[in-house]
Amino acid sequence: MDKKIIFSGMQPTSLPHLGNYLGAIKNWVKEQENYNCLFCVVDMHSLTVRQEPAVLRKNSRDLVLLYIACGLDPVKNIIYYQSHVPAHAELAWILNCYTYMGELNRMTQFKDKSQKFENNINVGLFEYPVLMAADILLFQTDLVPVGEDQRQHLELSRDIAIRFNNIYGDVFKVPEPYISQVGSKIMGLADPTKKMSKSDTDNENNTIFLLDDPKRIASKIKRAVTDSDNEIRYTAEKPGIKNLIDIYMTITGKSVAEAEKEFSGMGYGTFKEIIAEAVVEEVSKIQEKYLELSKNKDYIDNIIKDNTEKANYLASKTLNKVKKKIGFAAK
Ligand code: AQP
Repeated sequence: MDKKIIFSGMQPTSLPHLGNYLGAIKNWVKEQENYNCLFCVVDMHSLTVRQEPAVLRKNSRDLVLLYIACGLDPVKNIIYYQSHVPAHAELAWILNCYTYMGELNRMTQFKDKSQKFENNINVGLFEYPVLMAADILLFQTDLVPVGEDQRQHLELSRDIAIRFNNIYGDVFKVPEPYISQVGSKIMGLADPTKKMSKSDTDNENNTIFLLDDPKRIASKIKRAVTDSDNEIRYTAEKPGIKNLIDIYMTITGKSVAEAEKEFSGMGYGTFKEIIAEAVVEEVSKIQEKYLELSKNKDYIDNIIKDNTEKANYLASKTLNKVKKKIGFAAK
């Protein structure tokens, strides 16, 4: 029997951080044997915030390398750039006409980013969730592994699919979210009340990037905001400690009880050293693989070429069906 389909993606707005890795990529790696998977570099999404062209191009390429370095098999999975598959944009336009302003107005990411980038509240930022719906529905996706912050967008994708199917019959598979219990919302180290984010440039110690030097990672964790009572407990009342334990559990696979037992009676200094060791060990393996891959230009170019062809082929099947259903003239 054919395997079910997973689609997910990441913006090349900068290099991925520990939240992107633990909340999304690590689950992709876990599920790649069980599903037919597409992992996209969603460069079109990243234009919703102003990008430096040369940096965007480099980050996009590096993201492909990092997907593979994190353990995604580029032969079994389809890894590609969103902008190389024009069907994303075409379907997004069509779905715009089946999405209501009121729905997009309710999106918390739009509200947050409008505040953060108040000089550039562009239409793309507003309709980001429609492009995301197009990404997912284009491939008849069953499951979308994302972090908690994308749950609302995914619910909207489902609503759009159901609405469209109600008018035209069974055109789209209605996708399900895949959001893990642990690691789906890694918080900032300097402000553990807000999620760790790529575009958060206010405090450089807030975010651990996958290509950060190990010493820098350890130093960021050492500076992570905790509290003054020196007691290690996994509770929402201690967001800094909880976040560090979440990071630890997602990396090691240990449970809350196991982690609390291990850290019981320990001072914050030693606790942070153990967290840093776990993070550095995990990230160093990725960095080694990334360095190796970055020396092999032809290999990566061929991967991108092959995968783009596969993605274009699959996307055109759904897009052609949609065009026929809505009444566009046949070619
Ligand atoms: N802090 C996080 N914890 C867990 N998962 C996270 N994700 C993002 N932040 C966290 C998940 O990573 C995937 C890719 O995210 P994205 O690149 O599409 O953009 P985003 O969700 O907007 O993430 P960022 O880092 O905050 O990027 P910017 O600052 O550019 O907007 C998604 O599955 C997301 O849920």
